[in-house]
Amino acid sequence: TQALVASMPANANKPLEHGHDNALNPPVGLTSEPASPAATGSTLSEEIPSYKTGSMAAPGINATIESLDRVRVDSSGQRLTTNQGVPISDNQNSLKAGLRGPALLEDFVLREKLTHFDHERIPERIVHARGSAAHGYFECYDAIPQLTKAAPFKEAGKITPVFVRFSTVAGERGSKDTARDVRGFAVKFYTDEGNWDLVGNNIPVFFIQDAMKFPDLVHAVKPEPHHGMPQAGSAHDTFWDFVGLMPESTHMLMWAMSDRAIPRSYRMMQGFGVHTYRLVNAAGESVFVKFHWNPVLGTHSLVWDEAVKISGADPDFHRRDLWEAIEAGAFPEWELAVQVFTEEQAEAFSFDVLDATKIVPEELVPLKPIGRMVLNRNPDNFFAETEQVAFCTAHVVPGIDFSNDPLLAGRIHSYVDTQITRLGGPNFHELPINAPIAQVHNNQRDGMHRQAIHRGRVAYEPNSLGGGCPFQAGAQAGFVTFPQKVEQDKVRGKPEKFADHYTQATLFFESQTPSEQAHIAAAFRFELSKCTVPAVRERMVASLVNASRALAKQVADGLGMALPAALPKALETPVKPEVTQSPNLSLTARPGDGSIATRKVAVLVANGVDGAAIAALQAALLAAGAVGRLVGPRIGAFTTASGETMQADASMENEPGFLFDGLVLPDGDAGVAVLAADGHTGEFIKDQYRHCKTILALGAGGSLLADNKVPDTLPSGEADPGLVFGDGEDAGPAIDAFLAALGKHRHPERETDPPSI
Ligand code: HDD
Repeated sequence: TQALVASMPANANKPLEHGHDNALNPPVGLTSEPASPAATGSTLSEEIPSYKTGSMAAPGINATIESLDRVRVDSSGQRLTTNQGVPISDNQNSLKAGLRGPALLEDFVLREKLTHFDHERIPERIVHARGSAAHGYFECYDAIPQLTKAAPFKEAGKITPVFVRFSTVAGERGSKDTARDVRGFAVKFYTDEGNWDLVGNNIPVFFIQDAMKFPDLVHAVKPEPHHGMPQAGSAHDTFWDFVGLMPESTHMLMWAMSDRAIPRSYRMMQGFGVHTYRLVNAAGESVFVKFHWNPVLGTHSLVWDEAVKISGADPDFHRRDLWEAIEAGAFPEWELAVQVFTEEQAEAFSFDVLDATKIVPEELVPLKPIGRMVLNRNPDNFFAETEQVAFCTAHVVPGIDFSNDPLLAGRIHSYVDTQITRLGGPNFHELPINAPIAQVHNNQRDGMHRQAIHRGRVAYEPNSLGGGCPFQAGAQAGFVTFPQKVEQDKVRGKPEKFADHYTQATLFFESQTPSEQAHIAAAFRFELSKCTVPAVRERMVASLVNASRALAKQVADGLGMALPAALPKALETPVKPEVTQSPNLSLTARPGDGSIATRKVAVLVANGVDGAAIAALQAALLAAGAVGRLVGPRIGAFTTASGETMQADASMENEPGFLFDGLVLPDGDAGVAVLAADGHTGEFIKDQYRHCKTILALGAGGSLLADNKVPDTLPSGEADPGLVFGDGEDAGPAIDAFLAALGKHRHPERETDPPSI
């Protein structure tokens, strides 16, 4: 690859721009043939495998790939043209009256290029502006005709292509990935009966109960309108002012202040449909359903200090992680599970299933796994696919239907509506990424940017001139709304159980491990400490008293204030809940299989480190599917104690320690001395230790821990399971122990607040 890149001429055309060699007539040949290996019959993308991404990478199962082929453009070996297909002779110089004369209005090549450029940006999404996406497929485990006639669940093993976009909510398009925020988890199923969008989040509840409040919520959390701050964060007055006055948000706040809001990876978080939906079978019978996506890798999160640091060193942390995993063939996978219950069961629950601030505890209605989703292909083009994809909760297919959740009702309107501005008109469904695989036939016509060329004179129904086509599909094949009985007065208001704002907030907090509870308290402390108006802080803590007095006390202490009296409740005596402990609400309930696949480990290196153990370690990491990176004072070659040359992949400056899941300190006195003299080494060690990650110290490398005052036992006095020491000569057993400890992800037993180092 290096030789190939080196052989490419730097810029063969450059002299021509300066009037040399008769610039007014660029010589044929030099400019019309590509100055790359394509001229020799091969393309760069074929020569350099890492240039092949998206659909150019190794194929996997994905039916959308074929249908998108008709619009894919590959310019390898092609000449440059205008948008009208006219070949362009010179892409360097505008048309002028003389080399030093004025530019000419006639220059349609320049004008077309600038005009297009001037309009390259479209409005970003009002929420979920920052996102990353991938193609993949859903595979049904077993047919479930008794529950639904929806196309993806019709046969065992049936494959339905999907496009999935993950996102943060509050930040703008260029904001950081590791903000404390809810993550969007939007799945577009290209079913053979039309597109179904399951537009969910990584948190199963929401801040508000009624769509009427959505614009207020978003205005409160977005940067404050007078000065445009803060970016991608809820730690400011207007957000906490709003949620403090809206106690229905308390349950969601518990989740948002938990580590769920700072996932380690999109690949390691759950997804939820949030609302109660309906499944409808061929006989027209319906049950209520909640959708859950559970990641095969387990649920894992960052810690706050780490998330803050990552946002500086790699704002694209989650985007990069998803991209790299798919490029490497480590395809992320989730299991789709449903909670199914009847309307009669729902009536009896202590909470209202139409209230999106409530979960249905898994202990009350267990999960039924129904299929799996694999993401196996990166997009070819970020704008065309990730940016232009339009998810809409209104996109359902026969077999899936809505409940009367008032938050969902607003969403059914809002998503289609927003795309009309964002994507420039009502034909956004024709954009390749949004177009269904199922054929589209109707009498809608025209509008901005219409792509389809409809034949014939008939664009109405009924008609006889078009033979009655397209004809209604009828109740058997077509979408039929579930005929739920409705006979009520028109009112503005909420059902009684919606007024219970705290029972499930308490359930969530009480179901967390002590370390998770400590993180929630610290998050409330941090966020509220950023509020400048004391009354905003006090009201919020007063509300928390109703959810957990212990939590409220901790937060109040952390803010240097007295514990206020509890906020008056909307409902003094809520119905007794069925479940008061739900271990499944802890992130620790789904640790994954303990695999360390795709985990990143930094091995510190410098001239004079022991190379043999490093090679053994690299081999062990590779065998386990993990990524070992040799990180030195600078990138490039270094010499081991035995005189071998090895290459550092990264420098301690360009990939700081908190970007890694584990750290290895090598043996070799001379190398350790070089590392000890570099201030970055201490930062690496302190961050890894503070973030509760696994550290392996081989031989002399152990002294680096002592230099940086890393305690060799836990606060409890027991041995620290995340600190592994080994012999530099015989590193095998220590490497095994390190890999096992890495599989635990983190060692929260070590944590103190404030941090000890
Ligand atoms: Fe929303 C985007 C998820 C409530 C209005 N929302 C959006 C996306 C996700 C969600 C994942 C990004 C989709 C993508 O990747 O393009 N939203 C949710 C969930 C909610 C929710 C899980 C509560 C259960 N949203 C919600 C309400 C409204 C909206 C109540 C309005 C009444 N949401 C929008 C929107 C967005 C959006 C303004 C912005 C861009 C877009 O739709 O396409 O229409």
